[in-house]
Amino acid sequence: MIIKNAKFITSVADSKNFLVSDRPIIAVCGKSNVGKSSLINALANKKGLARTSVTPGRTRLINYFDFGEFILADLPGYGFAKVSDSEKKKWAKLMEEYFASDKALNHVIMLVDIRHDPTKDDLSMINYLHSYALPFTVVATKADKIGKTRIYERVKSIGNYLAIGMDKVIATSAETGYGKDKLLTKIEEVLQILNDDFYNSAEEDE
Ligand SMILES: Nc1nc2c(ncn2[C@@H]2O[C@H](COP(=O)(O)OP(=O)(O)OP(=O)(O)O)[C@@H](O)[C@H]2O)c(=O)[nH]1
Ligand SMILES: [Mg+2]
Repeated sequence: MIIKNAKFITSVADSKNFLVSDRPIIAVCGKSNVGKSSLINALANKKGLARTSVTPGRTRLINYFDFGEFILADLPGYGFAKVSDSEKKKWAKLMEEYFASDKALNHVIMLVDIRHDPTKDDLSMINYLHSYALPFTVVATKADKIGKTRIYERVKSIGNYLAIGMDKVIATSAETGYGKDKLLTKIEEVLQILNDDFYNSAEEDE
């Protein structure tokens, strides 16, 4: 799949405004600075599409992008120490409402840094996803920061740590484009399954 002409749609700070669409919605989540916005730009082949930042914790809103066949939602990052308790509470409320809303998303791409084992916050996020029975894919970002020979070992460790197995973890680099095709193929599979489900339920309704 090649993404052509991805566009920013809107930013949302409140559950009242969650986007609902007839197209599938795939959300990207992960701790602050893990590379969510950079990965979105890499997938879209558009550098300035999602704002990236050297200052972690910049994205406080859900930013929606039109990716043609699907909509991509860039979720606000977590685990940033300098965020106040009231900000953290606001974040948790927004995320809980988002994950609980069955119309607002279909699949989650969760990002972790390939260099480190997942944090406590990452494990909480995985638990969130499990408890809302949300299908997800884990992406290990910044693969260019480690030697190619270490990628296998790191992906395996992350898969073990999250108790999901290494086949659910895709290593990527927004810098070099490493793993981008693999992730796009995964997204294609996800879209295929969603379309099949839709077809099946439409048939049952007859
Ligand atoms: N080397 C390398 N750097 C990356 C990669 N992806 C992101 N970065 C850098 O990591 C920093 C954070 O990237 P962002 O894409 O803004 O991260 P984010 O997850 O969107 O951060 P928040 O929106 O603050 O939660 C930036 O300095 C990026 O240039 C990557 O694949 N390789
Ligand atoms: Mg961001």
